[in-house]
Formats: sequence, C-alpha cells, structure tokens
Amino acid sequence: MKTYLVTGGFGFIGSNFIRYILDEQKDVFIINVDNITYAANPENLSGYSTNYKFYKTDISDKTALSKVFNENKIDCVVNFAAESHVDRSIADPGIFIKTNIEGTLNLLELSMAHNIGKFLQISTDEVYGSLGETGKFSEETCVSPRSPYSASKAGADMLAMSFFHTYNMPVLISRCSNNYGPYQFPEKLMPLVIINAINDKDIPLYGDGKNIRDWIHVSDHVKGICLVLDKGKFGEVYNIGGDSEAENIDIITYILNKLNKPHSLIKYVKDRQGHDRRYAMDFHKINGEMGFLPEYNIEKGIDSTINWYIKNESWWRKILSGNYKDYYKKMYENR
Ligand code: NAD
Ligand code: TDX
Repeated sequence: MKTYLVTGGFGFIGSNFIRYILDEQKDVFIINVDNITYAANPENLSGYSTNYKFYKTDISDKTALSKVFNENKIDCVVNFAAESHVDRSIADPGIFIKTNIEGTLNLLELSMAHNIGKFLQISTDEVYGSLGETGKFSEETCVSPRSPYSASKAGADMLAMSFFHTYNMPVLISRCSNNYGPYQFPEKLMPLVIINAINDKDIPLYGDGKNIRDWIHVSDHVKGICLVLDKGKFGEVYNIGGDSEAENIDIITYILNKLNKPHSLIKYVKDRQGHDRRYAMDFHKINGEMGFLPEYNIEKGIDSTINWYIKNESWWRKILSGNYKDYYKKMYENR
C-alpha cells in the first residue's frame, strides 16, 4: 500500500485526481489535506471513504501540518493546494503568497524531515508569462510570471527545485495549461459561461475577447500527473498541454450555440489588468518520454462538460446561492 498526501483535494483538479486514483488503483491510501477555502467542496469526494482520510489543515500553518506528517507514514506528496484564480490575485495578492509560497515551503521542509520518497509540485503554464502570436512554452522557456498568482506559483516552483538542488530532495514539477471539466468552481471561464448561459445571464468577456488559452480536459491532466509520478526524473519539469488553443470568444460562442442561447448574451467588459495574451504548451517531453497524449479534443471535452453542468445543477446552484454572489457582484457589477 502506497500512501499519498494530496493537498487541495476538495478543489477542482485535486478531487478529480483523488477520484481517479482511488477508482483505478487498489493499493493506494490517500490523505487529503485541505483547509476548505471558498473553492473547496467536500461534496466533490462524497462516497469516497475507503483508503481515504481527510485533515482540515492549512498548509501555511506548519505546526498543524506537522501533525499530519507525524501521524502518518507518507510515501509521496502531491501539492495541488493553492489560491488559483488570477482575478482574485489582482484584487488581493497577500493570501497567494501565504498559501502558494509559504504553504509549499512548509510542505517541502516537512517532506524533507520525514524522508518522503517523492514530491510533486502541481504548477501551471502561467509561470512562463505570455506569448505573442507564435511559439510555445517548453520546459526550457524562462519563467516570467506577470500576475500575482503566476508569480506565487513561480516562486513555489523555484523553492521546490531549490530543495532538489540543495538537499537532493526527490522533487518533480508538472506545469499544465487551462483545465476544464467536472467540479470546476464557477469563477473560471468555462463553468462561468455554461452557468450564465443556462441562466440567461450576461457573459462578461474581457478586452477584445481574443486572448488565447490552451485548453485541456481535467481527466487528461490527471493522467499526465500519474505518468509524471510513475516515470518522472527527479529535478525535472514536465509540461502537460491539451493541444487545443482557442480564443475566448470562440469558446463562448461554441457553448452558446450548443445551449441554443443568443450571442447577444456576450458583454464585452473592461480587460483584466496585465491580461496575458496567449498560452500554448509544447509537451514533446512528456509525450516522448512517457507517451502522454490528451484523449479529449476540445469539442468533445466541452460537450461532455456542458452535460455535466446540466446534470449536476444542484452542485453549482448551492455555490451560486452562497458567498459567490458577493464575489460576482464585486467583480462584475459596473465593470
Ligand atoms: P481550486 O481553487 O479549485 O482548488 C484549490 C484547493 O486548494 C481548494 O480545495 C482549497 O480549499 C485548497 N486550499 C487553498 N488554500 C489552502 C491552504 N492554505 N491549505 C490547504 N488547502 C488549501 O484549484 P484547481 O483549479 O483545482 O488547481 C489546483 C492546482 O493546480 C493549483 O496548484 C493550480 O495552481 C494548479 N493548476 C490549475 C490549473 C487550472 O486550469 N485550474 C491549470 C494548471 C495548474
Ligand atoms: O469572466 C471572465 N471573462 C473572461 O473573458 C473570466 C473569468 C475570464 N475571462 C478570460 C480571461 C482569460 O483570458 O478567459 C480566460 C480564462 O480565464 P480564467 O478561467 O480565469 O483562467 P486563466 O486566467 O487563464 O488561468 C487558469 O489557467 C491556468 C486557471 O485559473 C489557473 O489556476 C491556471 O494556473
């Protein structure tokens, strides 16, 4: 039995990872460490109790976190826990430094003290900055973050790598492009558009709507993570991408057409400050070394995601009726 300490397991990608690994592998035990921020939802793992344990713990609280390490024999740490929304980082960067950098440092120090066999830092394409019309980010691209969120993720990556070089710790880093799929919190573009369209509400489109993201279905990301955990070389970075570049306006138009909603719902609003223009991932390395290829093309991925949000209306209606209302008002009213 292998024991994974997974942080941020009640969030979007962490919960998809835990469900996948518990469904697929019988010889794993998962310890989920999550302090249940606004982005967490324990319902994401309802029904999972075998080979699973939960700690309500803040990774930026080292004393509390050390209890988790003292009480368990952990083989491998997978660090998903983060503040993850760029717009929130622009409004209030402090918590991004605390969780994403200080929290990661605590995990690294405790992992070293407890001789953990593997530490995977879940990172993002955003650490590379912003692309022009051509080119892609490779693992050799200089890190050049441009938002408080991506700066905090880049800081965490550098700390993680410093623990490999300085202390010979078994560190791996994966950097993935924009995820979408089931259980994504409605603040992010894809679920926001699906939910607003279902509710016949305006869809806020930043700037000229032509910013490009490289979209990947979360299940492809999770499979990439499993490959990195299995076959990754310590001290290496692995890019994971969806091979699906699209402008925001095209994503929105596609969803509106699928849901038979009018394009008049689209409202161009003030641009995000420092809005990165384009992301695109070169993932030759993980493809060549481990055979990774995304299974979803973007149409199939969006269609299945729309169906998930239609079938799971009670999941997102509960979120919409809570604190999210205030966030939405603050972020979008009078924008
Ligand atoms: P999310 O916001 O949906 O979930 C984050 C989870 O972390 C939540 O459950 C939250 O409660 C938990 N958390 C936050 N602060 C914590 C703390 N101090 N202590 C313990 N738990 C804490 O995020 P996500 O979209 O699932 O992203 C997961 C990871 O993947 C992040 O590290 C993010 O940077 C990275 N990533 C995300 C994407 C994407 O498109 N969403 C792409 C590439 C990489
Ligand atoms: O209301 C909106 N209108 C809009 O035009 C929102 C929420 C977003 N956008 C635009 C901004 C981006 O160009 O859509 C694009 C995607 O925005 P987000 O969903 O906020 O994602 P992004 O900023 O690209 O970052 C995401 O991908 C990388 C995740 O949130 C990060 O956690 C991940 O690291």
